[in-house]
Amino acid sequence: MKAYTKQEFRELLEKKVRDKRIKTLEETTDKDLFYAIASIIKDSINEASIDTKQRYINEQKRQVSYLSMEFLIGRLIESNLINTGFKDVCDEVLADLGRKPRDVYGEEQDAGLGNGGLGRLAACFLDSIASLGYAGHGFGIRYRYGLFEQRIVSGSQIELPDNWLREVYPWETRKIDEAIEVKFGGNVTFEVKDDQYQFNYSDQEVVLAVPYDVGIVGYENDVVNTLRLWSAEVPDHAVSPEHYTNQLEYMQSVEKISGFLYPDDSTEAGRFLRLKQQYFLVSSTMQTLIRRFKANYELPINDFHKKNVIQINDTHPTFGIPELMRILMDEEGLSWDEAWNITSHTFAYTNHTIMQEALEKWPVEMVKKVNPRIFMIINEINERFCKDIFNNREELRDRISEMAVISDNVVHMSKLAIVGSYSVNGVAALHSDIIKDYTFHDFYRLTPDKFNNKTNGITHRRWLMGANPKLSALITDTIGDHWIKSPVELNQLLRYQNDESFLNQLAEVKLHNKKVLQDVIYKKTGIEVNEHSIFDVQVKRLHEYKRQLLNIFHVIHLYNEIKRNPKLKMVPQTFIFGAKAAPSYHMAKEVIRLIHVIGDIVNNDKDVDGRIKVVFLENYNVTLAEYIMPAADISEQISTASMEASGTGNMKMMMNGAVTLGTMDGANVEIAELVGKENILIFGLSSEEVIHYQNNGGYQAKDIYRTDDRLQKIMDGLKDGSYAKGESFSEIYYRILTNNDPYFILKDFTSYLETHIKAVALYEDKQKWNKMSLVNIAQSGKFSSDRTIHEYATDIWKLI
Ligand code: B1H
Repeated sequence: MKAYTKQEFRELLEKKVRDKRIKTLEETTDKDLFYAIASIIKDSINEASIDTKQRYINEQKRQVSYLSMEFLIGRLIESNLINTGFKDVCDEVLADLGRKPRDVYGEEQDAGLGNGGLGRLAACFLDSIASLGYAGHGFGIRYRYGLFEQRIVSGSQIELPDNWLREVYPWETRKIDEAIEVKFGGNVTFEVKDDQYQFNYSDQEVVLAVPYDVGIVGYENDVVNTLRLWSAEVPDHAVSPEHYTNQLEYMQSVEKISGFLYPDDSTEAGRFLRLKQQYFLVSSTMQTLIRRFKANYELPINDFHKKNVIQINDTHPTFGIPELMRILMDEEGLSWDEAWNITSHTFAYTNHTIMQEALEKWPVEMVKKVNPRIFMIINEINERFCKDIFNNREELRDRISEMAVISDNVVHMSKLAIVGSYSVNGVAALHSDIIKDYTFHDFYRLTPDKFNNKTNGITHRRWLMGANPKLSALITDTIGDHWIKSPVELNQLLRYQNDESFLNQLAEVKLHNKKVLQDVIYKKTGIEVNEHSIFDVQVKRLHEYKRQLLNIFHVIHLYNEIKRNPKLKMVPQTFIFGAKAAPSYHMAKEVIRLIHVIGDIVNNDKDVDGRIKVVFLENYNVTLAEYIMPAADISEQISTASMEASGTGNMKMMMNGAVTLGTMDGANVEIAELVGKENILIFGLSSEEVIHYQNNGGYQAKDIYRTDDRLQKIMDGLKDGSYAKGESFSEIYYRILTNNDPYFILKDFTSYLETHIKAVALYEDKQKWNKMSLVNIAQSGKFSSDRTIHEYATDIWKLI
């Protein structure tokens, strides 16, 4: 990409401001500058994108398509500046103009097209795919409204629409000439012509999928891949299907398809519309891939899988499997066997959760309604699959009813995904083992070679270079800049473990970042926090298995201790939360309310005297995370063991020098292996223990409640309304005691408390803590998504 001198960049900026905003540089607001800078970058991106595309065609590259219902992109300006190499020059020009880069970049609206970890992972992956120079593109939906904006009103969550497209989104290009027709519903009949089935459709609902392309810039390598986001529109001259009373109703129904992102992280299945969204994504994408293959590759359609691999991000895009079958058979005229050979060598499936309620199951009637032909194909896949086991795998015969893709009148999406894919991976070593040993054990017995692990990662360009420029600079000053292209080299820092001056500098950087966050906290909440207190952070979606409740129980306990002994000596601690609850997830919302009620008490009680504070940052999103991660001292990763598939916030905080306080769950296990047990704070039941209890009817929560005074006091407070103005939290109380504490909160409480005591003692020993922090940064290279993507590219995608 063309590099600019300061002078050139300034001139360009001036020109852009005049062209696009009709202003002089002096008159510009931060927003004007943001749009002008974005436009400069976009010009370069467009050029490089044309070249990249042409090169892939010339080299007849094998390409990966990453299909995901979510891409939690956040802002792009800083990461695009970093990756194009324009960042330094742009910062300087802005400084010369007397502007603060962070304010200008802060004008960009977050693209919040995702719920949490799964969507953010997809965004990190695109960054790494481009940065490593692989031919890989994302396909998703351009939701008109992204994940809801969270407001806290009187301590409770309310949801506002996320109108992220209110202004122009500067990174996208509408490509109307590449629009695709997606056909829903209707009736299907068939006849046999020349020994071939011919399918006839009637009364279908035709929807135009219009692509909006966002360039994905590789780090200083001139590669620009594409994230293609589909938007649903009414096609010209479309006749409304019979079941609509008029054209307007039809129009509204069509536009709803890309209307909004379902705010359902792991619970509460979205209904029919969600299903339509899934088919909309895969049908438009499969048609595009076939079209491109025919136009750009000099190979017969039977070789489609030699040049294409489709990675599906959880089961949400699984209908891609029957859709590709449909196109290959009904439109390209291939036989079932030919089509199946191609399809089952094209798809690869990533599983992100073993939580039963999140394993997608769709009623047969609904699938038929979305597209009857797709259902016919799924049915045929199922029949052939079951017969095949019956005929060829005697030892699994008695498992057929458990393994069937369709049973009890529902389509089991994970089973369809496994049957139709050549690779099935989990997202952390422990998670992948659990999949093999428990969740999909029968399938593992059937096809062990399909199963593999790809431990998640995060892009260090956004989460270290972008979010924590001070730490990045210190690292580069100390060990050079090799770590940027090869993040495992961060381990060179291990040599400075006993270097007092380096450790002090590290501590200074952390203090600086904490002051920045302190300012954010004050501006957003009015709460004054002590920058020398321990910043103890839990930021992630709110879910019972993630156990924000255990965290706040600990806070209540500390408060009770202070009240019992007001002179108690305590290292000051600030407990920072950020979490959105799915709107229909009542228990999660109760926990948010509890955190606020406790925060209110703790923060305003004179007796507490600043020893503990509770902060809840509303509307946790990517941008807020970029302020929080660099400022964390303690990273709370406290899910019930076995339930968090991987976690990625754990990696972000580790990379920024926080010490993990967590269970042996998800990727925490791998963090522990890397840093050693002296540099991590592990507590609680192991995953084996949890699974053992689960298989034997749980444990007796009531016994712990009866014998532990501390817990009794905390729990009783929930019921009797003693926390605030008579507000009670009896549902939480009963959920734990009458439901037998399914997330093992009481069971892990003592060990959690003890581990916190240990953490505080370590923190007091400044050099010891700094050293722990250093080891965490130094060992975090493994968790760059560059490593993860390199593994996908070699083991699954076979791009190299
Ligand atoms: C993860 C989801 C998820 N797992 C259903 N599953 C959704 C399931 O809208 N839905 O219906 C949305 C999201 N998300 C997360 O994926 C895991 O819980 C994390 O542990 C993991 O780090 C992340 C990325 O792999």
